[in-house]
Amino acid sequence: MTITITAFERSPDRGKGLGRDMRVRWAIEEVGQPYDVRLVSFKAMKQPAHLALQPFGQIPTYEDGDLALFESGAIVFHIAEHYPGLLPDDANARARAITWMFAALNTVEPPIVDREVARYLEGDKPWYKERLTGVDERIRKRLDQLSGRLGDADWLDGEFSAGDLLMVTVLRRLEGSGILNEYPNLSAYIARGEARPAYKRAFDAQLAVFTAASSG
Ligand code: GTB
Repeated sequence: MTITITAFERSPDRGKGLGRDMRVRWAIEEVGQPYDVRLVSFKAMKQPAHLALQPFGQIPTYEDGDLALFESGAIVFHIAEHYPGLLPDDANARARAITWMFAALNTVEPPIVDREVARYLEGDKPWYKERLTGVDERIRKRLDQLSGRLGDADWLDGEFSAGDLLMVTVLRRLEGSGILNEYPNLSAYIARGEARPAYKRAFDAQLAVFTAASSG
C-alpha cells in the first residue's frame, strides 16, 4: 500500500510551503518512502468524507492501508517510529528527540500561530497594534530561549531528528516577519534544514501543486 496524504488544492501561502502538509511531505521524503497526495478544496475539507479522516475539517491527513491519521505532529511521529531515519536508536536520545517534537508544537508554535491569526483575522481591529506587539514579545521570548539552547550546534540534540524537522517548519512560519533576522543562529538552522535534499523534494512537490493550480 502506498501512503496517501492530503494537501490544499489551492494553498493560500502561494507555494511557500507553510501549510502543515509540508512537514509530513518532508518526513516521508526523509525516510525515503513513496507517497501520493490527494488534493482537497476548502469545501471538500468540510464534507463528511474528509471529516471522517480529519474531524476538524483540516489538512493534512495520512492513510496507509487500514491506518488513517490526522494531526501533523502525530503523523510525523508515526512516520519516525515506523521507518528509520528520523529518531535515534538510543532510548534516551530518542526520548529527547520526541521531547523536541512536542516543544516545537506545544511551546514554540502557539505564539507564532497567534501572530498569523492576529494578522489575518484581527488586522482591522482598533487594538491590533497592541495585540501584535504583545504576541511578538512572546515569540521573541521563545526564540531567545531556543537560540540560547541551540548555540552554535547544527541540530537541537546531536543528529538531525524529527524534532528538528518540526522545529524548522514551525520557525519557517516567521519568514517575512523580520523577527528571524534578530537570530542569526536560528536563521542558519532553518537554512540547514532547507538545504536537506529531502526538504527540497518536499518543497518542490508542494510548489508544483501551486504552479499547476495557477496555470490551470
Ligand atoms: N493541528 C493541526 C495539525 O497539525 O495537523 C492543524 C492543521 C491545520 O491548521 N491545517 C490547516 C487547515 O486545514 C492548514 S495548515 N486549515 C483549513 C481550515 O481550518 O479550514 C495552516 C496554514 C494555512 C495557511 C498558511 N499560509 O497561508 O501561510 C499557513 C498555515
